[in-house]
Amino acid sequence: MRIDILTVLPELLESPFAASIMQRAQTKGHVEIYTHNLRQFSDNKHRNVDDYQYGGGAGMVMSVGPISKAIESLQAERHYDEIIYMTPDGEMLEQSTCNQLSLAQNLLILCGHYKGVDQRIRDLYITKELSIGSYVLSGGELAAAVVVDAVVRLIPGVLNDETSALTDSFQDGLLAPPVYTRPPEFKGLHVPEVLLSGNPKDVAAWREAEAYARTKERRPDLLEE
Ligand code: 6GU
Repeated sequence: MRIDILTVLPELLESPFAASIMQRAQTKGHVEIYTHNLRQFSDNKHRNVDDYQYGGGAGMVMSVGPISKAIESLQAERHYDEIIYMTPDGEMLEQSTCNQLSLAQNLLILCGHYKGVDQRIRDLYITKELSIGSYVLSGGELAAAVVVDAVVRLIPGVLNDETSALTDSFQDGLLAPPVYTRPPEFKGLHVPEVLLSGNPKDVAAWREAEAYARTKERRPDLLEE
């Protein structure tokens, strides 16, 4: 997979991909991630990429020119399965969307800033608009990093133990069950006996029951779907 990210703050996207699983995914060749500074595509001497909004009001709007140039120069090189715009008014990111995106060959992600991008960019180029939750971030970069992490870890071969993505919370529509490691007792709290039993059937049944109970308690909405 190849992921291109358009941003006015490329430095915000360095560390999220420079460690741990995301770094290894790149080293092993499962994904190539490129960030592009939109200012490079500005045609004025101040390298501006935003302007005052028509109709007045506080807040700047990202201009059509630099974004259009950036997208079209990338499109000249390859087809993008999705051109994603990160915006708080986008569709809420779900595991199902991450699963779909993990099958893509090429993704292009545009990070919103200021009051957002000129609507015509959305009308002309964007195929998917994503939000990562009902709160407002200063820009789309951290949200884009969340999407990339959630998607890249699903590419086959990225995780060490490939089954570990299958037992994630949400992957089967349930939250994950509690987990324990050594020691068997800590400050009076004991690891559930069944986990020490060595009986895989009993362990699986316990985990499923716990996953269900936790989901019913914390996220009953997931059980209604
Ligand atoms: Cl995608 N962008 C911004 N700026 N804020 C957000 C968001 C995105 N998702 C949730 N909050």
